[in-house]
Amino acid sequence: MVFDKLRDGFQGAVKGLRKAVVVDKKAVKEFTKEIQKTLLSSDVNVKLVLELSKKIEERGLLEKPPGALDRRENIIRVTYEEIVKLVGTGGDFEVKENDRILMVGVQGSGKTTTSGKLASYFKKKGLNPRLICADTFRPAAYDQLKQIADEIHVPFYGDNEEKKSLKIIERGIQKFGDKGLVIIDSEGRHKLNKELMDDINEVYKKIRPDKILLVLDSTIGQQAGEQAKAFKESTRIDGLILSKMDGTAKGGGALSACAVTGAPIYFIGVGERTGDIEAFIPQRFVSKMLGFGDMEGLLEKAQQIDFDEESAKRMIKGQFDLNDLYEQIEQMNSMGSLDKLMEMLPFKMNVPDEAAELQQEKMSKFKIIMDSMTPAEMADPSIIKKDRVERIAKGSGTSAEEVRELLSYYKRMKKMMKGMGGGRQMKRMMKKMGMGGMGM
Ligand SMILES: Nc1nc2c(ncn2[C@@H]2O[C@H](COP(=O)(O)OP(=O)(O)OP(=O)(O)O)[C@@H](O)[C@H]2O)c(=O)[nH]1
Ligand SMILES: [Mg+2]
Repeated sequence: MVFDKLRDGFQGAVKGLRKAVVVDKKAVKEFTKEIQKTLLSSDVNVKLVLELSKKIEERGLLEKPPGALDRRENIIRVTYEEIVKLVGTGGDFEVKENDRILMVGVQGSGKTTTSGKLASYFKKKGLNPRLICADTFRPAAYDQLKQIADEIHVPFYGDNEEKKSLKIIERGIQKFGDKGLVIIDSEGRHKLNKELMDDINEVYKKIRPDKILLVLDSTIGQQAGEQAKAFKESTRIDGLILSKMDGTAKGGGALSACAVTGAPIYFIGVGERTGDIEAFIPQRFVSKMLGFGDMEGLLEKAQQIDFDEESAKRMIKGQFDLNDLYEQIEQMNSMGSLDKLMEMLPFKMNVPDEAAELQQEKMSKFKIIMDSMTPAEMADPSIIKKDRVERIAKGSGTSAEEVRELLSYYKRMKKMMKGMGGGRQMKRMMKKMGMGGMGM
């Protein structure tokens, strides 16, 4: 299977983290050690590996888990994000119906095979690919591509007698007219040299391909990055394809080293047959490797509101003071508006109409008012009488009217919380907010 080792290593690490009784520094270190081992055995550069594990440790231990995530889940999320960054960009390779794609790469990297795979891939997508063999260097090149073209029923052009590849391409394009997605297989050289680059640049100048794709053999691991860099420095490269990912333990090294060059990796080759090609989508790739089945669910959970457990428990007991209100407002602010919070609730909550209309601005003003209160007032707002109201208004640069508005809003909220206290609705709400495990 593809990437067995990489996947087993990552999944082993995740399993270990799940088993850890407490997610402390030691547990996180053990986790990153496993990740390190896995990446190193996949030929990822030592420096990149160390940087990555440092990031996971820093973020995993210091960052407050966002949303409804716990620390353990957050570490997996952080790991996922960092590895996605490590393997680079990829995704949709966009082509138009009559684009010309030139395939380049050193000898044996997989250009011819990949040209056929791409033709088959785009044909399945409803485009009309055509194949041109412009390799006049390798004796059997013509037959090799023709055979693939016949197999996948794609029009083919080549000329066994012609020695100039540029001529072949021009005639091929003429033959196909302006219709169809033209994929041009070019020749490789034993070594990356000036002659090869000159040839590519000449074709590039004359033919003006819309896309130039570089095919790299991933079995060379990290060295694929050096090759990508050398090509990028000598000619225009629009994207990369890493071939032979199925037959190598060095896939991680090839991917991460290519990612450093900044060129997007659009496809990976995963076998010798024409169907053995996959669009490279880093997010999908990494979540598969980490074996965290529900990575999407996890990331969604990170978006959920950050609901303070202590404050929730207190609310259920009817102990709702201004400190709780303050916190609530902060949470709402981070979400946008109260309306949005209401939308997320599993039931229609009977909130005073004005409360639903209270927008961020008013909430912010409430916070400013509360900032001018003493801890005693925050803990027990019932002690706030007329003279205190005026003092608070003065201290916060607001009006007594606004302070009273806050106090009456607080009272309504407290009443509402009490009404729900201990009720089934509250429990459901907690559960929805990812707090099912708080022993209620
Ligand atoms: N396992 C595996 N083999 C591959 C893959 N891609 C290419 N190959 C094999 O690699 C060898 C070289 O592939 P070619 O497509 O001929 O490479 P090329 O770059 O066109 O080579 P030249 O034309 O000589 O420069 C062939 O035996 C292919 O079957 C892949 O994704 N997986
Ligand atoms: Mg070839």
